[in-house]
Amino acid sequence: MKMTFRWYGSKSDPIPLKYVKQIPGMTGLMGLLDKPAGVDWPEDEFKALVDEVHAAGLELEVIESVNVHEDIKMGLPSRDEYIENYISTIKMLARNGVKVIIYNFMPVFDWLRTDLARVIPEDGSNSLYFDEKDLGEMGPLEIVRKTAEDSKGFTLPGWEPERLALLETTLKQYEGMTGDDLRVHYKYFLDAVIPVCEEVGVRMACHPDDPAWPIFGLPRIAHTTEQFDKIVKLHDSPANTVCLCTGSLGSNPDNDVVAAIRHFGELDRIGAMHVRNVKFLGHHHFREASHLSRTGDLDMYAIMKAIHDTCPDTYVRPDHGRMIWDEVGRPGYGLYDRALGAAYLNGLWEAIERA
Ligand code: DNO
Repeated sequence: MKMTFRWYGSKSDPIPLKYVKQIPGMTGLMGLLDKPAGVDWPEDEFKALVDEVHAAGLELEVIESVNVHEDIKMGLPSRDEYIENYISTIKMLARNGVKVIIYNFMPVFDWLRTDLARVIPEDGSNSLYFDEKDLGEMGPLEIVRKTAEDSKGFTLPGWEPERLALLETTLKQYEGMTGDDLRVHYKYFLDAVIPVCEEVGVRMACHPDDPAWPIFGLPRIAHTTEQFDKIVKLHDSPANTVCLCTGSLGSNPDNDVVAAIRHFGELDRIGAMHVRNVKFLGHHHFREASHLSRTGDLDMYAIMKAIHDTCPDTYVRPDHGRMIWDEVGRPGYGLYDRALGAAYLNGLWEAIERA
């Protein structure tokens, strides 16, 4: 298991790389370049990032949020140009040492919350929160406006302003599209990119829909084990894998996260893991908890044990943390609680290995 940390780059992340390196057991980053979906990532910029990360004594073998352009998801004729750019980006990342690319295939929204800083009454910290009831009152445009307002000036992963500017048009274009239609478009994309990945030694890892159910009537096809079974078979290859995010899949108590890890781990189809805990508050209603099992509803020991038993060499990152100790930072991506999360997950790992 390689413990890694999501980092947004020195221009946009208030956390110095030196602090990341000082977290015990941290081996590298799940990094990103803040680029709009569909562009061919510039190699000079990426190389500069690699050099900076290496200079801090960290690895950069996993890249997140190489976002898939909506035209690809909608199956429009213009998709071929965006797929070409995607392929060129895959080759460039491979040339520069990247082994895993995390992406998602969610229409329009990446992840969604109704509150980015809900106070946890027990201890006064705050975390990301979702209540479908609030969403009903808000509607898609309103939620986008509120999320931007609540982000404290930080760019949020998957909420690129240029994509969301077209929100109304995009939502209309998806009207009437079924999950099966979306899967056909997904297969077209995978058939184009996976052979390239095989050639250059990169694995694509699909992140689950977050939260793990349909929203705003949009087709969503990546939030159950059965759906991921279909995804890994759309183009059957060891390069077509899952980024198993425990908090996203686990936002729906019907999903057995531990069984899902064991299932895809045994198939060798886990490219990376995002590990965090959630606290269920009712139907389609949850908040994010600290990583410690007893503060939420997921069993972190069983999760780490499943990783240990079925995909022990995978990349793991402590996913979203709460905001604690008055830290001011990007919602979900502060330093303190994610560092505590990494230390705790490393502790579980050590105990599992010793037992
Ligand atoms: C949210 C992240 C996601 C994830 C993307 C991958 O906090 O986990 O933005 O990186 O869905 O494309």
